[in-house]
Amino acid sequence: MSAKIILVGAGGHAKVVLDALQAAGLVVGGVVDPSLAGSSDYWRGVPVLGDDRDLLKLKPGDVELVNGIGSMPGQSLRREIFRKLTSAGFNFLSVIHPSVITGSGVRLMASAQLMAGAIVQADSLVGTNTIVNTSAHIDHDCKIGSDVHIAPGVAISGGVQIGDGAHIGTGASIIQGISLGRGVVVGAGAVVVRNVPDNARVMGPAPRVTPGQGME
Ligand code: JB3
Repeated sequence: MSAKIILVGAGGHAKVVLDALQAAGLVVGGVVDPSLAGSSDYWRGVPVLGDDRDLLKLKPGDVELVNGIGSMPGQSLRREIFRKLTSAGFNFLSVIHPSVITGSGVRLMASAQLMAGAIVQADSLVGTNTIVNTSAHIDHDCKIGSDVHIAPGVAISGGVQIGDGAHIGTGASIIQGISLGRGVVVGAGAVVVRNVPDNARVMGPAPRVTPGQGME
């Protein structure tokens, strides 16, 4: 009998991950989240098992986990939970929405997550526990590290290297051959045209708000 799939977390990212798993024809047997423990029997049709303490009572070999916690700059919960549960012997599944396009020679490390509309082109690699979010595009020969969040609509050209723990914000663009270090944060809409050192931040143009110029 195949191992039971359990979703860890029941927030916004978990909704998207659940949709991707179900679109791929997989059955999610349970969800753990402290906000649901003791208060709900089901979440989006999935049985609520409780919180992580209830998960730790299970035998790792009997279940496959999926990380339903997202990640934003300054938030380390996704990585911490991944580390804690893998250290306890649990295995995290990869998530690949059926609409994803991957080229030849693409390598997805176990627990990588590719959401609806994502494209990963030839010979690129996506690291463990990394999210390639909705409609993000990664071109050929890229190396995306572990615990990275490529937010929705990001466009990454060929031969780009992105270090572990980086966050590439919604709609940002990175031109070909660029190297971004560990922990880099690229702001929404930014255009990256030169290498970025570890833990640096690249912010896009700050949009100006002009009161009274709307549609009404
Ligand atoms: O930007 C996009 C497209 N998505 C964002 C995603 C990448 O990151 C999203 O908008 C959010 O910014 C974030 O999604 P996430 O992590 O789902 O955020 P939130 O909706 O706040 O849900 C976090 C869930 O984790 C909540 O239901 C918490 O109760 C739960 N949680 C907190 N600590 C935990 C723990 N769940 C478990 N199992 N264990 C914990 O320790």
